[in-house]
Amino acid sequence: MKMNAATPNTAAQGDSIVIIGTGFAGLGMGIRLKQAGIHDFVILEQASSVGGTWRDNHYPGAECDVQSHLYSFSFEPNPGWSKEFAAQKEILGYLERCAEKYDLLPHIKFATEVVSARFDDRAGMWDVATRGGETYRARVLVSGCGGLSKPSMPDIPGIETFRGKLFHSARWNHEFDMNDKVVGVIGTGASSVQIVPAIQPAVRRLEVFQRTAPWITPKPDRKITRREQTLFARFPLLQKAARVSQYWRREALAVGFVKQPKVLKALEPLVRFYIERAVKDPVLRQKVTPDYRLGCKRILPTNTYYRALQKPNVDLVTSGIEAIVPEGIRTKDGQTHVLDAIVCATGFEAAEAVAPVPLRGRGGKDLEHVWLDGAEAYLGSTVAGFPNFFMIVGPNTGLGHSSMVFMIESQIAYTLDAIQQMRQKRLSTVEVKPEAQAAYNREIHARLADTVWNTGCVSWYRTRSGKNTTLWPGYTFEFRRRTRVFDLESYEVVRKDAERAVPAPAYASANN
Ligand code: N01
Repeated sequence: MKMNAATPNTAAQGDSIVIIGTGFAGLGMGIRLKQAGIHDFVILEQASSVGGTWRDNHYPGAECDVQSHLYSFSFEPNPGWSKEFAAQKEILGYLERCAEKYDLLPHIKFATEVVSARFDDRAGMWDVATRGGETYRARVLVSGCGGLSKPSMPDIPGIETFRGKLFHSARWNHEFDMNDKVVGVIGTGASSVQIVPAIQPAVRRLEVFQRTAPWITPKPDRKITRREQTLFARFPLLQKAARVSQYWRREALAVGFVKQPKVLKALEPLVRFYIERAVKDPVLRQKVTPDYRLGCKRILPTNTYYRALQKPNVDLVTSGIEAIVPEGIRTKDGQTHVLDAIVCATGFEAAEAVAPVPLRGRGGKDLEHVWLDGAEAYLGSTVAGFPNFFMIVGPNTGLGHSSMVFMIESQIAYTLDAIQQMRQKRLSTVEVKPEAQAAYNREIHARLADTVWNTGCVSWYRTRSGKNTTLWPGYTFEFRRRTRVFDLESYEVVRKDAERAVPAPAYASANN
């Protein structure tokens, strides 16, 4: 399927598949394809190893805030998880083992960054261009790029003038020795609340720049004992039972997020009580107490963040950042915070500018342009005008309450069924009907209006204009049900026999 000067286009008549990315989505897709007996696929990975977000987010303290029995593939339980909420290294190791066990490595082209993809209308194929100048031609293109892969640097005046070290949490600079340094962390989201306790013991002083206080809850973490690991290995049903129980306990929370935000509101006094117990100083307590509804932004479970904030070498700065200056950060109260390093734990481009790669669909339609008013898709998977293109973790598939791996497996099943139906029914293209996509989006946006995410806070879940393009407004089992079978009736199809009437395309141009 790869075309370059040395390799003539031999796969153009085939039904090959290109997958982008080797996180849970890309690897899971590859595994499921192989299990279904489909082997003509390639996975393009920009880095030199697998892992996606769990490879890139190697900041100190990085770990999962969903239990690992649940935050792993259903078909590949790991009896060896060392604690309830595994750390980044352990999850990355799990993904590496999956890639090896299912013999995916021969399918992966590392150091192969996709720079664009263009649909060839006449051939019904995607031409996928890489930074190295190669073009891969495929019948089906699957994006496993994830929703949180593009770090967002803060738009703070003077950021380029800082003389010390400055880096994003998802691009941690391990060469910078934190010991005895004065470090500023911008942001108090999910990444920051893990970084702050991890670096606090090493640094001389830590200044945490908070714009909005997050809702923090205790994290029910604990070590998983050797005995439990042995039992899980010997009796897989036990581990399955643990997973099912975690799934349903989390699913119960969805009631508060998407059905009855009142339920979460009723929990607020409990969490406030926790803050009162955990934070002794009333001034600090007031600073860390959120002023918006519980659940509107991601709830952050951690047992160590408040403790770290109360250490003598830590300051929580809430006066607002005015500018970054060569020596540090100047806040709106006129104070200059002199720093050796600034960590931007400022999140990702999630709701805005979210086309996984520059993508041109039928008639040269640009996905960025189509999504100018906010990304939308059908079942978070397909987009009208972009035939044979499937997304995993596409628009409105994110969750506030449970494991993304569950959603990822749902979308993999949907995409796999699409590919199988295309092959069985000899379909050249499948393209979601615009009316099916529009009806679906009308439905989910009507439902989103009643969720806790729409109760007035500013979050990365929504675009600047307020459209929630990231979250699924329902139970995860509903999403699973709706993606179980590829619903061909919602798609325009072109059959291969019909396609034969079309003159053969000039493939040489695909190499340009
Ligand atoms: O990013 P965030 P994150 N000046 O967007 C602040 C997943 N995740 O990397 O709240 C000053 O949540 C911003 O302030 P505000 C998870 O889905 C999972 O922490 O916008 N501050 C906020 O405090 C998560 O939700 C795990 O007012 C600025 C922070 O930066 C998602 O990744 C672990 C600013 C950004 O928080 C993103 O989390 C880590 C500015 N100009 C992450 N710009 C797991 O455990 C931004 N901020 C699975």
